[in-house]
Amino acid sequence: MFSKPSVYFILGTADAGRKDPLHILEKALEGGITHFQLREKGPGALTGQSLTEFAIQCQKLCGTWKVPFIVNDDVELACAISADGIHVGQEDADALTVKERMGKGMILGVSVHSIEEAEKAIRSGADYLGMGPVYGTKSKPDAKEPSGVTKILKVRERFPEMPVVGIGGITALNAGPVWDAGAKGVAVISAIAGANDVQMEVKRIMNSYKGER
Ligand code: TZP
Ligand code: MG
Repeated sequence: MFSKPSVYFILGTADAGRKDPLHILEKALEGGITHFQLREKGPGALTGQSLTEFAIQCQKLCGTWKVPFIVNDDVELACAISADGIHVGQEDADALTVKERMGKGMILGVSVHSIEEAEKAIRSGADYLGMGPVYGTKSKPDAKEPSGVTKILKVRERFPEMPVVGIGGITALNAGPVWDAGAKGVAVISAIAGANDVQMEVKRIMNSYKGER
């Protein structure tokens, strides 16, 4: 499910600015993203039927590229449209409850910030852990203080089998330490969504991985 290097793109309509989010997603898929998460948040976020319709459009695009389509937070939506996975944070629905509700074969991702949270997420059946913010981010107003790769290193040491995806302020230029810390993937919003050439940016992030493939 996570082969290294994974480039996990996250997007909501607010992250697209004045650009068309579906066009950004299409270019990111062409560039080679390995995972996509729909994270619809903030002022002006789509809700109800328009959110469902938008989600289905994203899901179709991902399907064309055989890229897993993961929904952030919204378990109802993820289940209603049979998304490939759900990602929850510590403030969202309890991971174990989500795991019990979601379909078999669906991917469960959980954001964690400590060994304790990682342990609980793994016990709940998480398939991968999101860890960050690694660097400063403008994409999550309530983000915690950046902690570099220290926590990723600790969780990797304790749970070497569990795929970890680093997140927060990651670009092609600073992804190196995240790969080196043992992350299977990097999760990125703004460096990809805000790039002039989205496709090229995805390739640059992918190529920032210098290890074995
Ligand atoms: N969780 C921790 S940082 C972050 C999330 C959702 C935002 C990452 O966005 P960016 O633009 O890649 O820093
Ligand atoms: Mg959340």
